[in-house]
Amino acid sequence: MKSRGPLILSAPRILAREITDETLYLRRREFLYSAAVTAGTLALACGPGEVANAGNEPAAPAESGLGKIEKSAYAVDEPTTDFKDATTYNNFYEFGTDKEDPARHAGSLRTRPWSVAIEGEVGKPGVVAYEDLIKPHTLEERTYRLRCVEAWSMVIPWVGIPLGAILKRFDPTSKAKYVEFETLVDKEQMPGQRRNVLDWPYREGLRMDEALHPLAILAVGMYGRELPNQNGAPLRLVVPWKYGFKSIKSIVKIRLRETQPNTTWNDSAPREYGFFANVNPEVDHPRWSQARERRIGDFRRRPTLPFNGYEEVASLYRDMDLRKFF
Ligand SMILES: Nc1nc2c(c(=O)[nH]1)N[C@H]1C(S)=C(S)[C@@H](COP(=O)(O)O)O[C@H]1N2
Ligand SMILES: [Mo]
Repeated sequence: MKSRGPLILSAPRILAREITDETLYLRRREFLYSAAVTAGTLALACGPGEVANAGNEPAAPAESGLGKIEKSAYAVDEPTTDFKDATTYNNFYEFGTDKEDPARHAGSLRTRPWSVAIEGEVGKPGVVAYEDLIKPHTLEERTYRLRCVEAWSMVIPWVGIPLGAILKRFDPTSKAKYVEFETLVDKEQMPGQRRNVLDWPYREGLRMDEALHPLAILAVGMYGRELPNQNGAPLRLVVPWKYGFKSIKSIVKIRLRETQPNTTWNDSAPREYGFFANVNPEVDHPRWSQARERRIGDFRRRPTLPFNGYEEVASLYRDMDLRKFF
Protein backbone atom coordinates (compact mmCIF):
# COMPACT_ATOMS: atom_id res chain seq x y z
CA MET A 1 0.00 0.00 0.00
CA LYS A 2 1.17 3.49 -0.82
CA SER A 3 1.73 5.87 2.07
CA ARG A 4 1.50 9.19 0.24
CA GLY A 5 -1.89 10.89 0.01
CA PRO A 6 -4.84 9.54 -1.91
CA LEU A 7 -4.46 6.68 -4.33
CA ILE A 8 -4.35 7.89 -7.88
CA LEU A 9 -5.31 5.98 -10.99
CA SER A 10 -1.94 5.00 -12.34
CA ALA A 11 -0.73 3.27 -15.48
CA PRO A 12 2.66 1.75 -14.60
CA ARG A 13 1.45 -0.10 -11.50
CA ILE A 14 -1.35 -1.70 -13.49
CA LEU A 15 0.77 -2.70 -16.44
CA ALA A 16 3.20 -4.62 -14.23
CA ARG A 17 0.34 -6.66 -12.81
CA GLU A 18 -1.29 -7.28 -16.14
CA ILE A 19 1.78 -9.01 -17.46
CA THR A 20 1.60 -11.55 -14.63
CA ASP A 21 -2.13 -11.96 -15.20
CA GLU A 22 -1.56 -12.61 -18.85
CA THR A 23 1.07 -15.27 -18.30
CA LEU A 24 -1.21 -17.11 -15.90
CA TYR A 25 -4.14 -16.66 -18.23
CA LEU A 26 -2.29 -18.09 -21.23
CA ARG A 27 -1.11 -21.03 -19.16
CA ARG A 28 -4.66 -21.70 -17.99
CA ARG A 29 -5.85 -21.64 -21.60
CA GLU A 30 -3.18 -24.13 -22.60
CA PHE A 31 -4.06 -26.35 -19.69
CA LEU A 32 -7.78 -26.33 -20.46
CA TYR A 33 -7.12 -27.08 -24.10
CA SER A 34 -4.76 -29.98 -23.46
CA ALA A 35 -7.19 -31.39 -20.89
CA ALA A 36 -9.89 -31.33 -23.55
CA VAL A 37 -7.66 -32.99 -26.10
CA THR A 38 -6.92 -35.76 -23.59
CA ALA A 39 -10.65 -36.19 -23.09
CA GLY A 40 -10.93 -36.98 -26.83
CA THR A 41 -14.59 -36.43 -27.72
CA LEU A 42 -14.63 -32.91 -26.30
CA ALA A 43 -11.75 -31.93 -28.57
CA LEU A 44 -13.79 -33.04 -31.61
CA ALA A 45 -16.79 -30.98 -30.59
CA CYS A 46 -14.99 -27.78 -29.63
CA GLY A 47 -12.26 -25.59 -31.02
CA PRO A 48 -9.66 -24.11 -28.70
CA GLY A 49 -11.65 -20.91 -28.24
CA GLU A 50 -14.73 -22.64 -26.94
CA VAL A 51 -12.79 -24.94 -24.67
CA ALA A 52 -10.81 -22.04 -23.22
CA ASN A 53 -14.04 -20.27 -22.38
CA ALA A 54 -15.50 -23.18 -20.44
CA GLY A 55 -16.94 -21.90 -17.19
CA ASN A 56 -16.56 -18.26 -18.22
CA GLU A 57 -19.83 -17.85 -20.06
CA PRO A 58 -22.56 -15.63 -18.68
CA ALA A 59 -26.01 -17.04 -17.95
CA ALA A 60 -28.12 -17.94 -20.98
CA PRO A 61 -30.39 -15.07 -22.09
CA ALA A 62 -33.48 -16.97 -20.89
CA GLU A 63 -32.22 -16.64 -17.29
CA SER A 64 -30.93 -13.11 -17.70
CA GLY A 65 -33.77 -11.48 -15.75
CA LEU A 66 -33.85 -8.62 -18.24
CA GLY A 67 -36.59 -9.72 -20.62
CA LYS A 68 -36.45 -8.67 -24.25
CA ILE A 69 -33.22 -7.08 -25.49
CA GLU A 70 -33.04 -5.44 -28.91
CA LYS A 71 -29.81 -5.57 -30.90
CA SER A 72 -28.80 -2.09 -31.94
CA ALA A 73 -26.75 -0.67 -34.77
CA TYR A 74 -24.25 0.59 -32.20
CA ALA A 75 -21.83 -2.30 -32.22
CA VAL A 76 -18.10 -2.08 -32.81
CA ASP A 77 -16.82 -4.70 -35.18
CA GLU A 78 -14.12 -5.99 -32.82
CA PRO A 79 -14.01 -9.13 -30.67
CA THR A 80 -15.66 -8.65 -27.29
CA THR A 81 -13.55 -9.00 -24.16
CA ASP A 82 -13.95 -12.33 -22.34
CA PHE A 83 -16.78 -12.11 -19.80
CA LYS A 84 -14.37 -13.41 -17.19
CA ASP A 85 -11.89 -10.56 -17.78
CA ALA A 86 -14.62 -7.90 -17.88
CA THR A 87 -15.92 -9.10 -14.50
CA THR A 88 -12.67 -9.75 -12.62
CA TYR A 89 -10.49 -6.83 -13.74
CA ASN A 90 -12.39 -3.78 -12.50
CA ASN A 91 -12.10 -0.29 -11.09
CA PHE A 92 -14.71 0.24 -8.37
CA TYR A 93 -12.91 1.90 -5.47
CA GLU A 94 -15.93 1.49 -3.18
CA PHE A 95 -14.79 -2.16 -2.95
CA GLY A 96 -11.03 -1.61 -2.87
CA THR A 97 -8.32 -0.26 -5.12
CA ASP A 98 -6.92 -3.48 -6.60
CA LYS A 99 -8.35 -4.71 -9.87
CA GLU A 100 -9.47 -7.98 -8.21
CA ASP A 101 -11.16 -6.31 -5.24
CA PRO A 102 -14.56 -5.51 -6.80
CA ALA A 103 -15.15 -9.10 -7.93
CA ARG A 104 -14.10 -10.32 -4.48
CA HIS A 105 -16.05 -7.87 -2.33
CA ALA A 106 -19.03 -6.53 -4.31
CA GLY A 107 -21.20 -9.47 -3.24
CA SER A 108 -22.16 -7.40 -0.17
CA LEU A 109 -23.93 -4.80 -2.30
CA ARG A 110 -27.73 -5.20 -2.14
CA THR A 111 -29.08 -4.13 -5.52
CA ARG A 112 -32.79 -4.71 -4.69
CA PRO A 113 -34.77 -2.82 -3.66
CA TRP A 114 -33.01 0.10 -5.39
CA SER A 115 -34.22 3.58 -6.16
CA VAL A 116 -32.83 6.65 -7.85
CA ALA A 117 -33.53 10.26 -6.79
CA ILE A 118 -34.07 12.65 -9.72
CA GLU A 119 -33.54 16.23 -8.53
CA GLY A 120 -32.77 19.79 -9.48
CA GLU A 121 -33.79 21.43 -12.74
CA VAL A 122 -36.66 19.10 -13.65
CA GLY A 123 -40.40 19.64 -13.77
CA LYS A 124 -41.07 16.21 -12.26
CA PRO A 125 -38.55 15.45 -9.51
CA GLY A 126 -38.91 12.36 -7.36
CA VAL A 127 -37.50 9.13 -6.02
CA VAL A 128 -38.09 6.39 -8.56
CA ALA A 129 -37.86 2.65 -7.99
CA TYR A 130 -35.33 0.97 -10.29
CA GLU A 131 -38.10 -1.08 -11.93
CA ASP A 132 -40.18 2.03 -12.71
CA LEU A 133 -37.17 3.82 -14.13
CA ILE A 134 -36.55 1.00 -16.60
CA LYS A 135 -40.06 -0.25 -17.41
CA PRO A 136 -41.16 2.26 -20.09
CA HIS A 137 -38.05 1.63 -22.21
CA THR A 138 -36.82 -0.98 -24.65
CA LEU A 139 -33.50 -2.46 -23.60
CA GLU A 140 -30.83 -2.29 -26.29
CA GLU A 141 -27.56 -4.11 -26.69
CA ARG A 142 -24.68 -1.70 -27.37
CA THR A 143 -21.22 -3.12 -27.95
CA TYR A 144 -18.80 -0.32 -27.07
CA ARG A 145 -15.09 0.15 -26.52
CA LEU A 146 -14.23 1.09 -22.93
CA ARG A 147 -10.95 3.03 -22.59
CA CYS A 148 -9.65 3.51 -19.06
CA VAL A 149 -7.48 6.54 -18.36
CA GLU A 150 -4.87 4.00 -17.16
CA ALA A 151 -4.27 3.01 -20.84
CA TRP A 152 -6.06 -0.34 -20.97
CA SER A 153 -9.29 -1.04 -22.85
CA MET A 154 -12.02 -3.61 -23.36
CA VAL A 155 -14.96 -4.20 -25.73
CA ILE A 156 -18.16 -4.78 -23.77
CA PRO A 157 -21.68 -5.66 -24.97
CA TRP A 158 -23.77 -3.49 -22.64
CA VAL A 159 -27.54 -3.71 -22.24
CA GLY A 160 -29.11 -0.35 -21.57
CA ILE A 161 -31.27 2.63 -22.38
CA PRO A 162 -30.30 5.96 -23.96
CA LEU A 163 -29.72 8.36 -21.06
CA GLY A 164 -31.55 11.15 -22.91
CA ALA A 165 -34.75 9.11 -23.15
CA ILE A 166 -34.76 8.64 -19.38
CA LEU A 167 -33.93 12.27 -18.57
CA LYS A 168 -36.67 13.61 -20.84
CA ARG A 169 -39.35 11.78 -18.81
CA PHE A 170 -38.59 14.10 -15.89
CA ASP A 171 -39.05 17.31 -17.94
CA PRO A 172 -35.69 19.11 -17.77
CA THR A 173 -36.20 22.88 -17.32
CA SER A 174 -34.57 25.48 -19.57
CA LYS A 175 -31.94 25.94 -16.84
CA ALA A 176 -30.76 22.32 -17.05
CA LYS A 177 -27.26 22.70 -18.51
CA TYR A 178 -25.48 19.83 -16.72
CA VAL A 179 -26.26 16.46 -15.17
CA GLU A 180 -24.66 15.27 -11.95
CA PHE A 181 -24.61 11.62 -10.84
CA GLU A 182 -23.85 10.05 -7.46
CA THR A 183 -23.05 6.51 -6.37
CA LEU A 184 -24.43 4.93 -3.19
CA VAL A 185 -22.64 5.64 0.10
CA ASP A 186 -22.83 2.80 2.62
CA LYS A 187 -19.74 1.65 4.50
CA GLU A 188 -21.37 -1.68 5.38
CA GLN A 189 -22.18 -2.64 1.81
CA MET A 190 -19.17 -0.89 0.29
CA PRO A 191 -16.19 -1.72 2.50
CA GLY A 192 -13.79 0.37 0.39
CA GLN A 193 -15.60 3.46 1.69
CA ARG A 194 -14.11 2.88 5.14
CA ARG A 195 -10.95 4.44 3.73
CA ASN A 196 -10.82 7.99 2.42
CA VAL A 197 -9.09 7.08 -0.84
CA LEU A 198 -11.69 9.24 -2.60
CA ASP A 199 -14.17 11.78 -1.31
CA TRP A 200 -17.38 9.70 -1.18
CA PRO A 201 -19.89 9.61 -2.73
CA TYR A 202 -18.25 9.03 -6.10
CA ARG A 203 -19.64 11.83 -8.27
CA GLU A 204 -19.60 12.38 -12.01
CA GLY A 205 -21.18 14.76 -14.47
CA LEU A 206 -21.92 15.57 -18.08
CA ARG A 207 -22.90 18.66 -19.97
CA MET A 208 -26.56 18.41 -21.03
CA ASP A 209 -25.76 18.07 -24.75
CA GLU A 210 -23.37 15.21 -23.92
CA ALA A 211 -26.01 13.53 -21.78
CA LEU A 212 -28.53 13.78 -24.63
CA HIS A 213 -26.14 12.34 -27.22
CA PRO A 214 -27.53 8.99 -28.45
CA LEU A 215 -24.27 7.17 -27.55
CA ALA A 216 -24.65 7.92 -23.82
CA ILE A 217 -26.56 5.14 -22.06
CA LEU A 218 -27.59 3.96 -18.64
CA ALA A 219 -26.62 0.29 -18.55
CA VAL A 220 -28.49 -2.35 -16.56
CA GLY A 221 -26.77 -5.37 -18.07
CA MET A 222 -23.84 -6.74 -20.02
CA TYR A 223 -23.26 -9.91 -22.07
CA GLY A 224 -27.03 -10.44 -22.25
CA ARG A 225 -27.59 -10.58 -18.48
CA GLU A 226 -27.98 -8.25 -15.52
CA LEU A 227 -24.89 -6.28 -14.49
CA PRO A 228 -22.67 -8.10 -12.04
CA ASN A 229 -22.26 -6.01 -8.87
CA GLN A 230 -18.60 -5.32 -9.64
CA ASN A 231 -19.62 -3.68 -12.93
CA GLY A 232 -21.99 -1.24 -11.28
CA ALA A 233 -25.29 -3.01 -10.62
CA PRO A 234 -28.06 -2.29 -10.84
CA LEU A 235 -27.55 0.85 -12.94
CA ARG A 236 -24.44 2.62 -14.27
CA LEU A 237 -23.55 5.22 -16.83
CA VAL A 238 -21.67 4.33 -20.03
CA VAL A 239 -20.16 7.21 -22.05
CA PRO A 240 -17.92 5.43 -24.55
CA TRP A 241 -16.04 8.45 -25.95
CA LYS A 242 -14.77 9.45 -22.50
CA TYR A 243 -12.27 7.83 -20.16
CA GLY A 244 -13.82 5.06 -18.07
CA PHE A 245 -13.90 7.04 -14.82
CA LYS A 246 -16.79 9.12 -16.23
CA SER A 247 -18.93 5.95 -16.44
CA ILE A 248 -20.11 6.05 -12.82
CA LYS A 249 -21.47 2.86 -11.24
CA SER A 250 -24.37 1.97 -8.94
CA ILE A 251 -26.13 5.32 -9.31
CA VAL A 252 -28.58 6.53 -6.63
CA LYS A 253 -28.91 10.20 -7.58
CA ILE A 254 -29.29 12.17 -10.82
CA ARG A 255 -29.40 15.94 -10.42
CA LEU A 256 -29.93 18.37 -13.29
CA ARG A 257 -28.12 21.66 -12.75
CA GLU A 258 -27.49 25.08 -14.18
CA THR A 259 -23.78 25.00 -13.26
CA GLN A 260 -21.01 22.47 -13.86
CA PRO A 261 -20.87 19.95 -11.02
CA ASN A 262 -17.72 19.00 -9.12
CA THR A 263 -16.61 15.47 -9.92
CA THR A 264 -14.65 13.03 -7.78
CA TRP A 265 -11.51 12.45 -9.84
CA ASN A 266 -11.30 16.07 -10.93
CA ASP A 267 -11.48 17.18 -7.28
CA SER A 268 -8.87 14.64 -6.25
CA ALA A 269 -6.29 15.52 -8.95
CA PRO A 270 -7.46 18.37 -11.21
CA ARG A 271 -4.31 18.42 -13.31
CA GLU A 272 -4.65 14.73 -14.11
CA TYR A 273 -8.39 14.15 -14.55
CA GLY A 274 -10.45 16.80 -16.30
CA PHE A 275 -14.21 17.29 -16.25
CA PHE A 276 -14.51 16.49 -19.96
CA ALA A 277 -12.09 13.52 -20.04
CA ASN A 278 -12.66 12.85 -23.73
CA VAL A 279 -10.38 10.06 -24.95
CA ASN A 280 -7.58 11.89 -26.74
CA PRO A 281 -4.34 10.27 -27.91
CA GLU A 282 -2.77 13.72 -28.29
CA VAL A 283 -3.22 14.87 -24.71
CA ASP A 284 -1.00 12.85 -22.40
CA HIS A 285 -1.74 12.23 -18.78
CA PRO A 286 0.92 14.15 -16.79
CA ARG A 287 2.48 10.82 -15.79
CA TRP A 288 2.06 8.68 -18.91
CA SER A 289 1.29 8.79 -22.63
CA GLN A 290 -2.27 8.32 -23.86
CA ALA A 291 -1.18 7.60 -27.44
CA ARG A 292 -1.56 3.82 -27.09
CA GLU A 293 -3.52 1.35 -25.02
CA ARG A 294 -3.55 -2.33 -24.20
CA ARG A 295 -6.75 -4.16 -25.05
CA ILE A 296 -7.25 -6.67 -22.23
CA GLY A 297 -6.63 -10.11 -23.72
CA ASP A 298 -4.11 -8.79 -26.29
CA PHE A 299 -0.42 -8.65 -25.72
CA ARG A 300 0.57 -5.75 -27.95
CA ARG A 301 -0.52 -2.20 -27.45
CA ARG A 302 -2.62 -0.50 -30.12
CA PRO A 303 -3.06 3.16 -31.04
CA THR A 304 -5.73 5.02 -29.07
CA LEU A 305 -8.37 6.64 -31.28
CA PRO A 306 -9.65 10.22 -30.90
CA PHE A 307 -12.89 10.11 -28.90
CA ASN A 308 -12.18 6.38 -28.52
CA GLY A 309 -13.25 5.95 -32.15
CA TYR A 310 -16.60 7.72 -31.67
CA GLU A 311 -15.81 10.76 -33.81
CA GLU A 312 -19.49 11.54 -34.34
CA VAL A 313 -19.31 13.40 -31.02
CA ALA A 314 -16.61 15.81 -32.28
CA SER A 315 -19.24 18.43 -33.17
CA LEU A 316 -20.11 18.78 -29.46
CA TYR A 317 -16.66 20.29 -28.93
CA ARG A 318 -16.22 22.29 -32.12
CA ASP A 319 -15.59 25.60 -30.36
CA MET A 320 -13.42 24.23 -27.58
CA ASP A 321 -9.67 23.88 -27.19
CA LEU A 322 -9.51 20.23 -26.10
CA ARG A 323 -6.01 20.70 -24.69
CA LYS A 324 -7.36 23.27 -22.30
CA PHE A 325 -10.68 21.56 -21.62
CA PHE A 326 -9.30 18.06 -21.17
N1 LIG B 1 -18.75 4.48 -8.38
C1 LIG B 1 -17.68 4.22 -9.14
N2 LIG B 1 -17.80 4.21 -10.49
C2 LIG B 1 -16.73 3.94 -11.28
C3 LIG B 1 -15.45 3.71 -10.71
C4 LIG B 1 -15.35 3.72 -9.27
O1 LIG B 1 -14.27 3.51 -8.67
N3 LIG B 1 -16.49 3.97 -8.54
N4 LIG B 1 -14.37 3.47 -11.52
C5 LIG B 1 -14.44 4.00 -12.89
C6 LIG B 1 -13.35 3.58 -13.76
S1 LIG B 1 -11.83 4.30 -13.47
C7 LIG B 1 -13.54 2.72 -14.82
S2 LIG B 1 -12.29 2.39 -15.91
C8 LIG B 1 -14.83 2.04 -15.02
C9 LIG B 1 -14.61 0.53 -15.07
O2 LIG B 1 -15.79 -0.14 -15.39
P1 LIG B 1 -15.81 -1.74 -15.44
O3 LIG B 1 -15.20 -2.23 -14.16
O4 LIG B 1 -17.23 -2.14 -15.61
O5 LIG B 1 -14.96 -2.13 -16.63
O6 LIG B 1 -15.76 2.32 -13.99
C10 LIG B 1 -15.79 3.67 -13.55
N5 LIG B 1 -16.90 3.89 -12.64
MO1 LIG C 1 -10.65 3.95 -15.42
